[in-house]
Amino acid sequence: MQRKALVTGGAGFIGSHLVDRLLAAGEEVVVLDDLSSGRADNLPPQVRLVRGDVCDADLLGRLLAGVDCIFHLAARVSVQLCISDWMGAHRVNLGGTIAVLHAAHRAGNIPVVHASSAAIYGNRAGATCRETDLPLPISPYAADKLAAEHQAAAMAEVHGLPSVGLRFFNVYGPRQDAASPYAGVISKFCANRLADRPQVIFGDGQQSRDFICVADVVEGLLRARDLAGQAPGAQVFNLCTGTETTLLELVRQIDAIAGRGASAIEHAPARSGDIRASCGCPQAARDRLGFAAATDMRSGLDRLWDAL
Ligand code: NAD
Ligand code: UD2
Repeated sequence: MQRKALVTGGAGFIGSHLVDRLLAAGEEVVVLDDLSSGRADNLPPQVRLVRGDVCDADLLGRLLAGVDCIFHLAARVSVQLCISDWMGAHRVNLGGTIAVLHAAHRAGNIPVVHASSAAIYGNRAGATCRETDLPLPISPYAADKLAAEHQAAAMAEVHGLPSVGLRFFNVYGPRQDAASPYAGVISKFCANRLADRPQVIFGDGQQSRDFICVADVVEGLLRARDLAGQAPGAQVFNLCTGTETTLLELVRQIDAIAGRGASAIEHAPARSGDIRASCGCPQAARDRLGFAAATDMRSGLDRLWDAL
């Protein structure tokens, strides 16, 4: 029987890559997206795109007919925008997740795979983040992502809803919008390099991230679906590489690929809510999902640069 997935936030950066993979496997896909940061033209024409709000419980209920898994990716993803619109972001990031979990339960406990975030760990300079670590969110975005994990756990306990939350570290790849001032750093730095603009670094550039390629994240999402379909309860895993890169090193790597000499660098004040160091432990995902990131930073950046 043909599988059918609902992808919330499917017109966005990560969601649209997931949709491509599902379609290539011959699956039916319905996308729910309000197009607040996603774009309809990220999606191929054969996908059913429903423009609507992920907090709309009735709409979610109607979209779940025949669906065997929900991938919940819709969110306000910019930490800075979540700070400037705290309540609006909370409504979507926590309220939207509760709406999805609730609808999944009411439709017969459809497994849910939801996007959590490395941001829930807060500042762990020098330490690799493990799922068993105490989370210490330092932004409203992170606090809502952590609360969403707790909601999934409560829904599993009370109603038996199976789910897997994936704590994505910093995802990069084609289609990550570079135009917004709050865009992901790799898309911005590549766009700056292409246009020979200076790289603006918030802070000293020694902050680090565990950058993971979007193709690997999609693989992790599919493996999480398999696990959610087999195992009861609410589970949570890091999706990361286990390798840390500072922003200054990132600029050097992009310069090496572009082959146009060294970028000009300008420093601006560090952002509030910004994490200093972030690196994940990939072991639990390896053990339980059979997942290991296949793309190293250099080949991921090479591919991204070629796609620009
Ligand atoms: P994105 O902004 O490209 O995708 C988010 C999508 O959600 C967009 O298409 C947007 O239009 C949609 N959306 C927002 N509010 C909505 C609402 N109320 N109703 C319906 N749709 C709505 O961002 P992304 O990078 O693809 O992020 C996908 C998920 O992964 C998010 O949950 C994000 O928090 C999580 N995540 C991303 C990263 C990263 O590095 N990009 C890291 C950790 C976690
Ligand atoms: C990203 C995700 C967020 C989250 C987290 C998980 C985006 C937009 N945000 O947040 O959703 O889940 O990862 O770890 O994808 N920076 C600069 N100059 C720039 C842009 C950024 O110096 O022009 C810095 C920024 O201050 C930060 C680092 O680069 O120190 C990464 O910033 P980001 O916005 O790409 O991602 P982050 O980690 O805030």
